[in-house]
Amino acid sequence: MYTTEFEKQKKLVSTEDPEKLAAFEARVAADEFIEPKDWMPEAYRRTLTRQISQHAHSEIVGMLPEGNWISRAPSLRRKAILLAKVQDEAGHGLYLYSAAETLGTSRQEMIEALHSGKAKYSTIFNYPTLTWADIGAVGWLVDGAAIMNQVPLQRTSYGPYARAMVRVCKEESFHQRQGYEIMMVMCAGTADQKRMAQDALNRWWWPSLMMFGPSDAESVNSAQSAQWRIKLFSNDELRQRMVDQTVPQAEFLGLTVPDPDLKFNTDTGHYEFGAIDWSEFTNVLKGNGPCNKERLKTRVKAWDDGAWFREALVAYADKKAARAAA
Ligand code: BYC
Repeated sequence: MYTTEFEKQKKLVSTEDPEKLAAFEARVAADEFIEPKDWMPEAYRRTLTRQISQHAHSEIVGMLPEGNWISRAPSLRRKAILLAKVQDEAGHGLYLYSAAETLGTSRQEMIEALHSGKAKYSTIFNYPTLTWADIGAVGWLVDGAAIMNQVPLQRTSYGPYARAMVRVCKEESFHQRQGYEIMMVMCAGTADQKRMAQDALNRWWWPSLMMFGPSDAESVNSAQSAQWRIKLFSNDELRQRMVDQTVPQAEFLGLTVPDPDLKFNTDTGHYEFGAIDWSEFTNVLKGNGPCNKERLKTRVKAWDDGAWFREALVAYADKKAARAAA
């Protein structure tokens, strides 16, 4: 499957005007931003539409596992913080849908692709948040992985995507800290609270590492995306950075990373870690994760339930326009 996809992309690129393609590639190589009205190869447009819309869907679906705890947060302070965080994710989804729209696909089309199961969103959001400690682990690990991936995207070659990432990264950095702070409080609490924190780490560790996507050898889109500076670091490079950054944080909390093969290599200065179970990743990607069906059903219902509101907005806008024209 991977080879076929890659070849399809290459074939599409080969049909482009060579002069325009060379000028485009020179601009990208010179680290210039490509803007919506600039000429771009069709494969570049498609890859970006795919990646940015998937990213937007992830932000929106990503509200669900955390939204699950808003009404059960352990204090008013925790509730206010979580509410603000979930609201930030909605904002990220909106900037990203807007950035993707500049490439010529409407928000309606993107949302239909999500609801029909055609478009992907991050596998990580198909896991359940079973206890309050999961909210800590999600902030620490999932937002931590998101920042690791998204900080370089501030310099990605497509201007609207890069600019959206600036604000997203600032907010994600606050999210990561609030998650880690929950973990710190739980790890300094009762034995039961510490057990909950360890249990959350055990369940979220491997899925968080899977967020970076398949290994470089299996990553169909990487070669072309790296050439066009859509991706500035490979999936494996970012995953390694995540492990190197997170293991000392787990040690500080007094928690054990659930990987018996994890060890620090003094020669390379990096942690070596055990094999990722890619069959789990593939299974979640195919729609068979613990919460895939529930997540999609919830999003479709939210969309359907909001139809009257969208209609009212359009009716109001039409009325205002008619009044202005009269
Ligand atoms: N989940 O060739 P590859 C967040 C797909 S965080 C689902 O390496 P690419 C948030 C991939 O799409 C999450 N699918 O692809 C945090 C491709 O399939 P298609 C969102 C995945 O694009 C906290 C196939 O596998 N972040 O937002 O070069 C709270 C082969 O992969 C996953 C982003 O989206 C996955 N984990 O690299 C709330 C960041 N991994 O599309 C929200 C931007 C891979 O060809 N995205 N696939 O059918 C990226 O940086 C890249 O798209 C990826 C994958 C690194 C994810």
